[in-house]
Amino acid sequence: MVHASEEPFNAEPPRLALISSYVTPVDYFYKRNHGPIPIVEDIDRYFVSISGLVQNPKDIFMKDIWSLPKYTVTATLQCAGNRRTAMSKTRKVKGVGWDVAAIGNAVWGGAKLTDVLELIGVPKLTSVTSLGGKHIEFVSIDKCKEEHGGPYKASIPLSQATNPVADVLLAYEMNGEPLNRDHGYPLRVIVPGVIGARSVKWLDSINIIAEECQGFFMQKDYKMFPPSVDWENINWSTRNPQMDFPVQSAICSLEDINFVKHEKITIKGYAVSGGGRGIERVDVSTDGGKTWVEASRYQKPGIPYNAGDSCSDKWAWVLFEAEAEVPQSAEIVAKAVDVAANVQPENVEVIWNLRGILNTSWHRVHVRIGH
Ligand code: MTE
Ligand code: MO
Repeated sequence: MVHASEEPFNAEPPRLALISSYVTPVDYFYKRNHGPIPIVEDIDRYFVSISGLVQNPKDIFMKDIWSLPKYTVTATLQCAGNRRTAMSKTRKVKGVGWDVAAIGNAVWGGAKLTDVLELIGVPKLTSVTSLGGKHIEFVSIDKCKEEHGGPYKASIPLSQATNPVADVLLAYEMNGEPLNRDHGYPLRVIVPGVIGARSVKWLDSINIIAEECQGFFMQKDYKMFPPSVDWENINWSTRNPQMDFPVQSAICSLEDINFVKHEKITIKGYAVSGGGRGIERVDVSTDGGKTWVEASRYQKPGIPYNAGDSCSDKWAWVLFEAEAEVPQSAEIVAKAVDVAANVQPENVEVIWNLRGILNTSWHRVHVRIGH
């Protein structure tokens, strides 16, 4: 792993590790933390308190969670800051520097949030509780300086939390093993199709609230500003917290600059879109985007195109591959198109934002034949 920072611990795998398997091994799964990683020792005494605008607040223990039906959802988790380093080259942005690997695809196992909420009397497909609750806030055990020593937290709309096809999980397993400490042991939220920041690790409590979470990472971070906004004129309240991530792809078989012996090269990478929108195709160019060929894709068969359909892999990435013969020197480009025909933007300049989030511009790498 390449360590982006030690305290808090942030790390991403080398590019090549990402494309060696459809399911990312836990050891090669990026780790993103805003504070020290907590230790939960006594699993029997660990519980999540659920309260707020509900009739029957309750403490839920692991045995309650384990007794609910277990679902496995294959979902790609992506940090909103993935590919930030490249955005910083245009104009400096603030945040942890990431290459293209602050992303991973895992099989998450756990209880559906809809089933957990039913335990406290909130039925499926609810958008507001009788007491006026419209959002579900997830509060963690870990403390971070951005919250002035308070816990990391985030929220999602109640309508999403109580919608079974949104597949929001309280996950206790990752790739068939109990979650490890880095990834949120003993229990974390997984909100598929949404930036990683909302998938709160080390869950401590759940609050049903009327307005969205007022925490730092919802209100003062992870918002997408236009290129005209800088630190002098920023007004955080003008933007919504980022939720779904847009269509994304990156080449992982090549570094930014490559010296290779052969004209024939293999271009491999990942493509994924947010909101349960599948990948329609991936285009690859060896001439900086003048001409394109379609890459072949590897994905489990039977993935529906419609985000409303139920399927355990609809939140997962696609791995793509193309073979190409390149001239003496070439700019290789990849761009993905999702099922809603959303396309990655050509240049990073048009999506530059001061926090450096969601760099989804065409991924470009350079190849030179020779020594
Ligand atoms: N949850 C807590 N409690 N504390 C955190 O710092 N980081 C978030 C999210 N959940 C975070 C958290 C961010 S920004 C991301 S991208 C993902 O966790 C990273 O999850 P991972 O470390 O399991 O890959
Ligand atoms: Mo993140």
